[in-house]
Amino acid sequence: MNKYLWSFALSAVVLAGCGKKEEPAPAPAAAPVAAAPAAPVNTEEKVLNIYNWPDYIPEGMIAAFEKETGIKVNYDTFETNEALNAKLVAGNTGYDIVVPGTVFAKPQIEGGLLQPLDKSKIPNLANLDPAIMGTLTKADPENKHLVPWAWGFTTVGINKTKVEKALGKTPMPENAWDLVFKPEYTSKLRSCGIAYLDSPTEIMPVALHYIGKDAYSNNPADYAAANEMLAKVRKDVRLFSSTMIDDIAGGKACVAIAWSGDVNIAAGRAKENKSKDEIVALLPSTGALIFFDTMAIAKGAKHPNNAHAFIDFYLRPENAALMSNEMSYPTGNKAATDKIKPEIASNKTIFVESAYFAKMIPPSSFTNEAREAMANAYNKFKQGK
Ligand code: SPD
Repeated sequence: MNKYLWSFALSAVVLAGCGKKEEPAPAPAAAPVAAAPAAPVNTEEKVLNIYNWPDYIPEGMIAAFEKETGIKVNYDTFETNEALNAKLVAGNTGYDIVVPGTVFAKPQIEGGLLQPLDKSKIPNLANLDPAIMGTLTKADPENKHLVPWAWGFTTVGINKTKVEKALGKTPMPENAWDLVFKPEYTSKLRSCGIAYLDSPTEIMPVALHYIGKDAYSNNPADYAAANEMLAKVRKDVRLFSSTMIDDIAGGKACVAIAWSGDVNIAAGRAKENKSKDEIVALLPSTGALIFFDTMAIAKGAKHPNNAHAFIDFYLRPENAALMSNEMSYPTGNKAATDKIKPEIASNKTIFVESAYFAKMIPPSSFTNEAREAMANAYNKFKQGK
C-alpha cells in the first residue's frame, strides 16, 4: 500500500471512531497513574572516539555532527586492515567506532571483537540498499554488526600522461594488471615510479588473481606461486605506499596498485594543482577486486549511545551522498542515490557499469593459516628475498 493509501486508511479509522456515539465513561476512582515511559536519556559523557582510514570522510561532517549533538569526536586514522586488527585483538582500543573491511570483519565478529548493534537506535538503517546488505551477510550473517561505510575496488591507477611517455612505442596492455606485474612493462615504468599498497592482504590477493588463482586462496602453495611472479618485478617497484593519494598526485608514482576512490581523489588534486597530467583509475580486463568497508562498534566501547547516534547521522541520505560526491566512493545508501552529482554518478570508475561489476572479484576471507602464508610471502617479496 502506498503512503497515500495508508494515510487514507488511517484517517478512515480515526473518523469512524469520532463518529461513534458513546456514553461518557465514568471518571475513574483516584488511582495511582503509571507514568508514561520516559524517553531513554543518554547519560554518556559527550565524547565519541572514531578510528577510520585516512582521506575517507567528507570535510565538515565531523564538525556538523559535533555542532548538532554537542558530542566531541576524537578521530584517528589507520592505514591497513592489519593495523586495525592488531589493535582490536590487543583489546581496550579506546575506540567506539571502527571501520574494518569485511575480509577482516568476519573473523573479528567471530572472535567477539565487535559488538552487535542496537538497531532501534539506528532508524536510518532503512535507507540502506538491501542488495549491499545481502552481500555483507557473507561476513555478518544476520546483519547484526556491520553497517556499510563505503565500497570500492583495488585496481591500477595511472598518471596516463607519464605512463604513455615512459612506455614509448609499447602500446598500453589490454589487461591493466600487466602494468604492475609484467616485467615487459614494469621495466619501462620503473623510471616514473611504480607504487604498491603496503599490506599483504592488499597485494597478495591481486597477485593471486593475476596468476589465475583464487584471490582469496587458502592454499599456502598458491602464495609461493604468487611470490615467484612478484619476485620478477620487485626491483622495479619504487614505493610501498601508505600515502597513495599524495604519491600519485605529487608525481612520486606514475602507476600504482591502489583503491579506486583514492585514484579519483588524486586525479582531482592534480587538477586543483593545475597539473596537465591526466590521472585515471583503470578497469583491468580480467576484473578488479571489490572491497566493502564497514562501521562497527568495538567490544568494550565506552560510548555506545554516541556511536549509534553517529552511525544514524552518517546514514542520512544527504550525508551518505557527500561520501560519493566528495570522496569518490559509493556508500551502499539507496536513499542517497538521487543526491549524487551527475558527474559522479556517470563516472564509471566510481559507479561501475553492471557488465564490469559482473567481472569483479567479490571479497571473501582467509583462514589463519592462509593469513600467515600470505604475510610471509609478502614480507619475503618486499625484502627482495
Ligand atoms: N582513503 C582510504 C580508503 C580506504 C579504503 N579501504 C580499502 C580496504 C581495501 N581492502
